[in-house]
Amino acid sequence: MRFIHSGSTRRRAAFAALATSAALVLSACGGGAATEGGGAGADGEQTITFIPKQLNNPYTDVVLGGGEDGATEAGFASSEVVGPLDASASSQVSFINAETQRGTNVIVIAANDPDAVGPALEEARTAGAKIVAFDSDTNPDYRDLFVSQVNAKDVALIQLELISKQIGGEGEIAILSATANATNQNEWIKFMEEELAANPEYADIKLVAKVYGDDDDTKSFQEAQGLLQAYPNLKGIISPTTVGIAATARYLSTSEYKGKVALTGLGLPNEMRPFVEDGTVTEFALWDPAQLGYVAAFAGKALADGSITGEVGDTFEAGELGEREVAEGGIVLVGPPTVFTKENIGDYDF
Ligand code: RAM
Repeated sequence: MRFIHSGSTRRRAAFAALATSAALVLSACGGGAATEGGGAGADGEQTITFIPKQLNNPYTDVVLGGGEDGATEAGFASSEVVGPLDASASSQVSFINAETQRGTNVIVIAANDPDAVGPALEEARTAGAKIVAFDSDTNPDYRDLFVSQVNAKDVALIQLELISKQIGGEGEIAILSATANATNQNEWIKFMEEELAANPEYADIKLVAKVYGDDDDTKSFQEAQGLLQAYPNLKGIISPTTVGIAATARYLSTSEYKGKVALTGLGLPNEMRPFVEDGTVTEFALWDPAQLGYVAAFAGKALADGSITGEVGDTFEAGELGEREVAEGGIVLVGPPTVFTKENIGDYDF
């Protein structure tokens, strides 16, 4: 497993102001003229639309900032963002259907459910669109590629290493996840459970609960509170979601559990900084979210141009991040993750 504790990272400004309307459509001109023909768009110019899990999520804003940059640099005529305000299973279907109607060339989607989006994506493909999954995969039958931040098992292992270190290798832990259907969350949790069962180093750690905050700040806060009430011996919480870890940290920071119950997982440095500084959290992890959107845009361009089909071994250039290769399962990795601590968190701005 590779991850870094410090070092440089790509920094991008958050793509702000996304969270105002469920039917919000943001257009970004693709840098003007540098477009190529060959797309199915009415004017022969290629278009790309990003459909995140939900709009009102600060993580999504950073991902889409990178996506917008990537779309411009890759040469799309326009890039847009549409999506729901909640991450429920079928909330993305109507947005996919609208893109099919518009003849969008590339749809980049973070699936709220691996199968609920399937029929709508199949229709989009029949109409000529290329489908790039990112952040949270669809069932592989429904997309051309999955752009994954980091190998899913490594994401799981990092979080277990961190919690084990923080609770001294023994005691009860719980997981506070996003939605119960999210492909990415469920894959990470599955690998955590397998590792807890198989690795003798974790023999004294007991996973006592999995709860779901739905990537909703208030619900996540309440779930954190509920966990502490229901499990008085709880030693630590893993929250593999930026919304969940920030809400849990906020709860812990003013509770009697601050500094006593460990919290780690995947968080945005800018959201977690106060909780690292006040001692609520010691270490957590994340990759650079902007890179995920950036690579997804270039993958979409290569698919739309026909220079790749998503086969294993296909390669494409992802701008300043260099060449990427399609690995087993149609997966393109972005990585690597960083572990944030009091010492290095000041170096990051996302
Ligand atoms: C949340 C979402 C997203 C996940 C990050 C780490 O914002 O659940 O899908 O990748 O956390």
